[in-house]
Amino acid sequence: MIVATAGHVDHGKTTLIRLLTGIDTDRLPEEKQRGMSIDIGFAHADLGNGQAVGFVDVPGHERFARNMLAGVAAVDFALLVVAADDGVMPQTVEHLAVLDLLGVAHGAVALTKTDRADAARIAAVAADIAALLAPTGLRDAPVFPVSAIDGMGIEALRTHLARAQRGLAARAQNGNFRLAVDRSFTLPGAGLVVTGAVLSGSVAVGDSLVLSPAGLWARVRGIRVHGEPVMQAVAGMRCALNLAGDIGREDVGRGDWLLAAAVHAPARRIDVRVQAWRQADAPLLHWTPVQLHLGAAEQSGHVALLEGKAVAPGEAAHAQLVLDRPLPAFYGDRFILRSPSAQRVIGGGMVIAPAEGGQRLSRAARLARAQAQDAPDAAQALSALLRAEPLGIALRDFVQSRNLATDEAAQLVSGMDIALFQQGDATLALDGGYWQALLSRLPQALAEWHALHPDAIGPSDAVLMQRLRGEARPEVLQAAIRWALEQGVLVRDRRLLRLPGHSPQLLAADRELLARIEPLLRAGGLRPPIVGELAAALGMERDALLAFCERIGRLGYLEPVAPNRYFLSETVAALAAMADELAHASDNGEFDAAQYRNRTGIGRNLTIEVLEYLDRVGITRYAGGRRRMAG
Ligand SMILES: Nc1nc2c(ncn2[C@@H]2O[C@H](COP(=O)(O)OP(=O)(O)OP(=O)(O)O)[C@@H](O)[C@H]2O)c(=O)[nH]1
Ligand SMILES: [Mg+2]
Repeated sequence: MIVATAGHVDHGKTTLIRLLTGIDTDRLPEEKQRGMSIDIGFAHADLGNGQAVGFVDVPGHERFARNMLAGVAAVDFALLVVAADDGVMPQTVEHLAVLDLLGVAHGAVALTKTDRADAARIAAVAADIAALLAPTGLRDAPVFPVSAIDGMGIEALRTHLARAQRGLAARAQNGNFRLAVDRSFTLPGAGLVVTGAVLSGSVAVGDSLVLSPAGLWARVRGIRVHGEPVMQAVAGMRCALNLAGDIGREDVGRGDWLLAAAVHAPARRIDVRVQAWRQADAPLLHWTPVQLHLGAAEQSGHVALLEGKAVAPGEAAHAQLVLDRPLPAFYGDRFILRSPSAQRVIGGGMVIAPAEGGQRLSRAARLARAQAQDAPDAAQALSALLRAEPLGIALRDFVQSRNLATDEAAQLVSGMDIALFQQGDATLALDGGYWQALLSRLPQALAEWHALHPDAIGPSDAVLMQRLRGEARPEVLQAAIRWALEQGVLVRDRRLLRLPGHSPQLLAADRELLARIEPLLRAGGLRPPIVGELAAALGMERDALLAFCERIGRLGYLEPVAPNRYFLSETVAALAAMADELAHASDNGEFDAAQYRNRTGIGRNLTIEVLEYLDRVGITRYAGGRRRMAG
């Protein structure tokens, strides 16, 4: 369990931690000299459970609010400190707001300096505290009157903390490792040491981690928890990591993250549910400049509201944080927003998902995406997201946003109705219902095409895909066509697609002429005769044969490779197969015209015509003098 103090300056936080743990958390000479905490301080003690409780002592002075925010980011339990003589003061209120906006739901109040107040005063301050806590998640926190002078109430508080530690469910250890760095220093002999709170997963000596957002590699040489060397640290602990690798002292500091490599994906745009502080003096407007505090990190940016024009104090809305620099953020992360000018808390909220690459989406589409993912259950969020994205999503983005480990992601997907497609080295996920709908849409689209072109064999893959391009991504359409061919829902005829029941009827004369042409073309191998040569062989007028070839070519019986060249589909298929061979044999999947000419032996001019035809029908793609297979 990690306990953080909170409360106004000089109310006795550091004194109380010293009484509970024997450790003075004010380490800096300046803190000693001024008698006030400046930075967060750390202590720990076994309160009787045989297991240490970690304490983070925060400064109360409003000038050090940034340090306070870095300290309370990952705590289980809040210890709000209010001095009986002063009573509730501005930072009492602000610190409580921070805890409430962060969702801290376990806590206790220490009513300190009771030696300086009479019973009536103590009762009055206790009543003020109760009123202050009532609308917050800490409404049930008990109040302990204490005094550092005679030790009154300290034992009762210690007993309560020990009981709270026993009652607190151990943090789930799922997900990939995340540590919010709050300090870094070098130790003679050991080298670089980084401390912070483990937010998820676990880390073991020997693990490799990534410093985020910088992206530098580090290897864990040693781990300490509460000063003791250990082999492993898990979520819910504070720990110190001794690091080796390509990071130095100057690369890492408060606000950085150490992450398992799988979740290093910092984003400048983050979808969130934002909440305006109940006692903020103005509504949160669209594009309000903010200082974001997330974990121990701090980043400037703006709030882009995804719904409404303003968020009234106490209200919540979906929004996108647009940061000046990227940060790693994950579903469920709580954050605080401060006004950069007034240096005051104006709100807080919870991360829904990084939203990188969403700039082109409309506000309505961004809102739909944020709303869909705003659910604690990952399966529910994923299926809602897939229904909001008919074209599918990159599965890795979702898995990263939820910080799911590989096995957790596999388990999630296996229990859902999802269709997965390989897209380069990424996996595209599509709602299972949409996939089924696309499969039934395919024969329907083909039937529509047949109705428009009753004499034709059918469309090419590219033509059919073009008709359906708004309904699915190319990879998905290709997969759907493959599936439909396997199932016999569609058939391949020459290089075209048709419904099994579709049999275009050629006029008898056309059929006969085609039957005379086909063997002549076939006999030419990869260099079939041109129209003029065919006409001579058949004893026909060249122009009449050309008109025939054009017409029959449009119907799909011959392929118009060049104005005077018509090929059989089987010849085009053989030529395409040779392009494919060359592409496969090359390191980068590319080949040039000279290689193709050598492979096919069809000569320089025909090579150019054939390759341009293959480009036109979507078999190859030309770029910078070279070609690769398309799709
Ligand atoms: N009389 C009396 N004085 C106390 C008590 N607790 C703390 N003090 C005194 O109050 C002063 C401030 O105490 P700290 O513990 O430094 O207060 P803090 O809340 O940590 O202050 P910041 O860290 O600066 O916000 C010190 O002089 C303490 O000795 C108490 O119970 N009774
Ligand atoms: Mg202090």
